[in-house]
Amino acid sequence: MAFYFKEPSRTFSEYLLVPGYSSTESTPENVTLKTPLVKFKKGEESAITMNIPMVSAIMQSVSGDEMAVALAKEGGISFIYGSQTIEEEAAMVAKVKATKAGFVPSDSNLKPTDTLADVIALKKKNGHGTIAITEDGTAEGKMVGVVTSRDYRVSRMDKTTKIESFMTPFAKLITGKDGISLSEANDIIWDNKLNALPIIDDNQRLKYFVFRKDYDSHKENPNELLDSDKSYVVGAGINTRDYAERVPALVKAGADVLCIDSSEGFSEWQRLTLKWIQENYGDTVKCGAGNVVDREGFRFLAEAGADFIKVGIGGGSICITREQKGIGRGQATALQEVARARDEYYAETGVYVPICSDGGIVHDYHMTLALAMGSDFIMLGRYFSRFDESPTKKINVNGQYMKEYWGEGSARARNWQRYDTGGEEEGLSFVEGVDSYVPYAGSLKDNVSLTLSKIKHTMCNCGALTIPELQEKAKITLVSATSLVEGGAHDVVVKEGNYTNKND
Ligand code: RVP
Repeated sequence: MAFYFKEPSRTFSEYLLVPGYSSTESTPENVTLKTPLVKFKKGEESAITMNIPMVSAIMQSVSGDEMAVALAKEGGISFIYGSQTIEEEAAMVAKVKATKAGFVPSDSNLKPTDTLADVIALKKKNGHGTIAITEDGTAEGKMVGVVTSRDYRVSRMDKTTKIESFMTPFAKLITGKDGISLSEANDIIWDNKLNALPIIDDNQRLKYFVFRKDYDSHKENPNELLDSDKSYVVGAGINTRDYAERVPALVKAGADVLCIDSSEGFSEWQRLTLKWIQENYGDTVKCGAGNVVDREGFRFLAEAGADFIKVGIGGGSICITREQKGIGRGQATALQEVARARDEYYAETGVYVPICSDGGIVHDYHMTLALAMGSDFIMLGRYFSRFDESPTKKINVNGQYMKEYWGEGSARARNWQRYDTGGEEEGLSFVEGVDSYVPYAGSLKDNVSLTLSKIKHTMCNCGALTIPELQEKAKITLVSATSLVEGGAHDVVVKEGNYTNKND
């Protein structure tokens, strides 16, 4: 006979935190949101610790290289989407790794024989005023000059004028040597009143630019997550079909951590994928797995050697798996059971396997609840898709700016590997996700700062200064359907435009 769970499966909106005692020490400045990404033994530290408990979803409409750099600057990690060719995914990872804090690979490059018309077109396309002129027009070619808006006058010059006749030639440029530190580069920028400093190797090849404005923003990012080489930390999604080719390419490109991207992780395919990684790389390559929604699923993946385990089936904002297949579990209930299983496994084995609540976060307080319920970090799709840095277009729909956001199980993404149950059949026979719009919300930095501020304030109300402390001290209550109404503005006529409880 089928097994019946005793409790209904519940979502975050059905819970609230009840404040605990807060001392004078309980202030947001004293809160740290550091959290482990990968498993570790009792008494040891995780090989990767994030500075904030947020990762961006392994999705085409969320995690490209721009998102990865922006999120690492704030202290979290993006997982570059795996539903693209191995070469494309590896190139995105390599692009993130090439972006050292404050050192930016040049993205606007032309040849000396190109024309003013090419300069104007490239500036329009990329929006950047500094164009590197290299012998072959590539980002790492031999540098022969620079063109900025000070070098040409569109109204007075023929558009066919060759760049070599008006660029600032290399001999007149102030450059930095590859290997100098960011603060040395910054000193050169200040001493010479520059906006951009090209960094050149011994063969006069262009490596990076250091921009004055980037140095300033670097100073504003005390949480940024860097590897030992000062490159941004980045993750990448893999699947259970082509791992023997994809994993080596991603590792070569510099991915710091991998994650098997699947809607259903309690499967032999995931075990075999993890086994292959262990056999080929030992524990030098870290790989998360999932998704699971109960104790058995967690134990299976923990025993298979997953470095972290993702929790959640069917709760994603664009996900229709529950409607299509009737599988899944309320996100809060799933998380609570898996968190208990994680603690039980830790007590038994001395190995702490971090868990990640994936999907279904609608309000910022849902993140605090997820952490309080035992999640070590949180994966977000819709949340990040709304920002400038997501790879999708910003579109004006009926007077409001929107970003596009589509599920990996939608016909648009065609990520059949994520929903693969093995066997000969390849391709999507039915969709498990939708294609949608989400309201455009501005920059990642502004939004993440606000969210973290809310999380820290709530933690102070619970008398907790760290995530483990929150998990220990949190008092969580279920709410009745009527008290949900009490939670928003009610019995007043809200003045237009000063209140929204959507998408915060
Ligand atoms: P959300 O943050 O609620 O938008 O959910 C994002 C999560 O939804 C992803 O991390 C993934 O687990 C899941 N997802 C992605 N695509 C689909 C789908 O098409 N069904 N679901």
